Amino acid sequence: MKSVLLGMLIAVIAIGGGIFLFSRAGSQPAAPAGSNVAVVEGKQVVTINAKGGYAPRVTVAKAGMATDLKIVTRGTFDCSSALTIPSIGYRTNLPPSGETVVEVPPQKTGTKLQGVCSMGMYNFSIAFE
Ligand SMILES: [Cu+2]
Repeated sequence: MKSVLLGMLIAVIAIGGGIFLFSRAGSQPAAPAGSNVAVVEGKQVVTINAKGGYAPRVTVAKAGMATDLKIVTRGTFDCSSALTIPSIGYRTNLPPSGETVVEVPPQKTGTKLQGVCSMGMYNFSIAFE
């Protein structure tokens, strides 16, 4: 009996989560490509929002240029605040609200930098071209 209830609970959470994700996808039109990339005083700034996942999921940035990766949290209490960027050995716990700047050294053309939450559930990638 307990396992049936547990199964139902998991199903409800899974369905609820699916609806939640779907409604978010519907209400937030994809930002135009490159709109989260800016060059400020010779440095490239890539902005990623972290809350219930990362947005935008895919970014195209310039290779061969020092990059500040600006991670913005706003009432972020889910696991996307536990961020890891394996290829540069970066790992941090983002504050619930604020901006965290990660200095990324110039990347070679064709490099893909991937950020992932502690559980490996959410991710984002930045392709350097
Ligand atoms: Cu996660």
